[in-house]
Amino acid sequence: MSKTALISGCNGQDGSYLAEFLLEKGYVVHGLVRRNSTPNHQRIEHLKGRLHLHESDLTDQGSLTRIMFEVQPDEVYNLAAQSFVGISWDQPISTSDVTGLGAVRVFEAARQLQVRGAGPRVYQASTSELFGDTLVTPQNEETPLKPHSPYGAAKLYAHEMAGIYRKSHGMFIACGILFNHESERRGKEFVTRKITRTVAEILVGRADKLMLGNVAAARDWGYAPDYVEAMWLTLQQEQPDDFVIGTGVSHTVKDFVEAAFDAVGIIDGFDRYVGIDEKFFRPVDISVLLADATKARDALDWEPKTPFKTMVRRMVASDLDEIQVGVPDSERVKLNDPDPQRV
Ligand code: NAP
Ligand code: G4F
Repeated sequence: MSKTALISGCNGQDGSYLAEFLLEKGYVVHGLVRRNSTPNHQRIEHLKGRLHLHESDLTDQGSLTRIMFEVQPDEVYNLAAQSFVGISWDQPISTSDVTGLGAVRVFEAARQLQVRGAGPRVYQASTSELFGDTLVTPQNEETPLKPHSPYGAAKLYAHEMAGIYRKSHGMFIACGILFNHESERRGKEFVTRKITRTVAEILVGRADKLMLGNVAAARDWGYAPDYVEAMWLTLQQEQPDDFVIGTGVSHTVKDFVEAAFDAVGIIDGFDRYVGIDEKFFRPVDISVLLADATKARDALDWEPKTPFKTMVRRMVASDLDEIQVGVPDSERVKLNDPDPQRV
């Protein structure tokens, strides 16, 4: 018998990779998507016909509960969120509603189903933002949680409620404390994708500056497709538990920029093209995040597979392809073939 999964945030970076991963494993996959005036399901377009999509919103308990009852999933992955830390200072209320309370609405819908004897296993996407600007490094499951952003505080509420639902209602709810993970499908407002996109534009002569904020910030950046496997493994355990998921290697934003310029063969790219703009700084930032994922390695047998430089290169290559759609192949600027005239 195939298992059935329900993914909220199915059209997000992780949701799209998780949907692919579960379809490969033979799951029947249902995804929650938001209603937009212009539907934009770009990341899951290629899965059309294999995915069952439902319109809902994490602010709407009624539709969440109704869909939970219709689908009767074995596994629920709550990946939907207002996930951009930077905007959470400007939109703290909606961030709390979607990222914090929204998770509890999903837990509550799952609990209602459990009361009727069909309780699913639930995965909650927690975050390394929970740690805040901690002096404890590296961070693991025992590190104190003290978020510094409205986004982090909303995620902490969801994280604590996951534990409370687990203990109080005997539900299988497990959290992945995920460190940053990126890919060709990363939203363009996040720093990694902003960098790879702009470096690609500089290479083809469509941009001449990369404006950034805090380039000293360091993050533990992994590759998103590796991380969805950890999500699935988390729900296959005998007991629900929380796991830190990360690579154990941290790079600064400046390192990331240098790796992206390296990938296209531009020398001294940081000094030549990067400018600093105050508007990209946050009211408070986290200096360094670094994962200690020993527990996940031991209990889940999970390890990241994709090296940092490989990921950066894939992202730049994909951005180069995207910005040159319509350009004849013979005229395209390609990786490994930087035209010195243009750089
Ligand atoms: P993402 O690309 O921003 O995807 C988030 C998804 O949530 C999108 O599909 C979005 O819908 C959906 N969404 C937003 N508001 C919603 C609402 N009110 N109702 C229903 N759906 C809503 O994020 P991601 O990178 O895939 O991350 C997945 C999850 O992991 C998020 O919860 C994020 O906070 C968490 N996380 C991510 C990272 C990371 O580095 N990527 C690290 C730690 C934790 P649209 O597609 O319509 O915009
Ligand atoms: O790419 P970011 O916006 O990601 P951030 O804030 O680390 O959040 C991501 O990872 C979290 C896990 O730790 C997730 F929970 C969250 O959902 C999201 O996926 O910024 C990374 C760093 C920050 O220190 C930021 O200040 O890059 C710095 N930065 C410097 N210049 C910039 C920029 N960030 C952005 N977005 N844009 C800049 O121009």
